[in-house]
Amino acid sequence: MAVERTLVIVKPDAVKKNAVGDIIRILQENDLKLLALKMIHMSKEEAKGFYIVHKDRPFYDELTDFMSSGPCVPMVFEGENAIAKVREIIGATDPAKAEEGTIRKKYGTDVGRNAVHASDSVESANYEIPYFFSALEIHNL
Ligand code: RTP
Ligand code: MG
Repeated sequence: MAVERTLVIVKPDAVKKNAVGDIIRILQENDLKLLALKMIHMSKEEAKGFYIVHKDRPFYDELTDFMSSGPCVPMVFEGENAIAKVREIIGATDPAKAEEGTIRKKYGTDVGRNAVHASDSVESANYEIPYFFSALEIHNL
């Protein structure tokens, strides 16, 4: 298995629920190293750029409205098989279908407000990490 880096975002709903600390704790307790984080409030255009892969999907407008509705916390985590591992810890896109013990089960409200984002492939991570962080903002631990 390879050591990978993945981009995680605590979405605006989970920031408002004061879940940032708990989400970081859960990921770190799963042997994922936190290499970078910040809190930002994206503009609609910035959210659209981040989710550009979904530009033709019916939920694109709603998704980017939500992601620009309040501050969120992008973070970079590193670990063995980190991309698939974080997706598993987060749970299914729809919190109603997410397994017990997952972050989306605990903090998600519905498919639109599902508490967290995580990169779904190496290719996505390679786009998403530099979208928020310069090389100087990512620390080698
Ligand atoms: P994410 O990118 O946020 O980590 O979520 P994901 O991979 O689990 O799901 P994806 O297919 O990439 O969809 C991105 C986000 O769009 C919203 N969505 N809404 N109304 C709908 O049917 C619908 N489908 C997706 C979700 O908030 C999802 O996280
Ligand atoms: Mg996705």
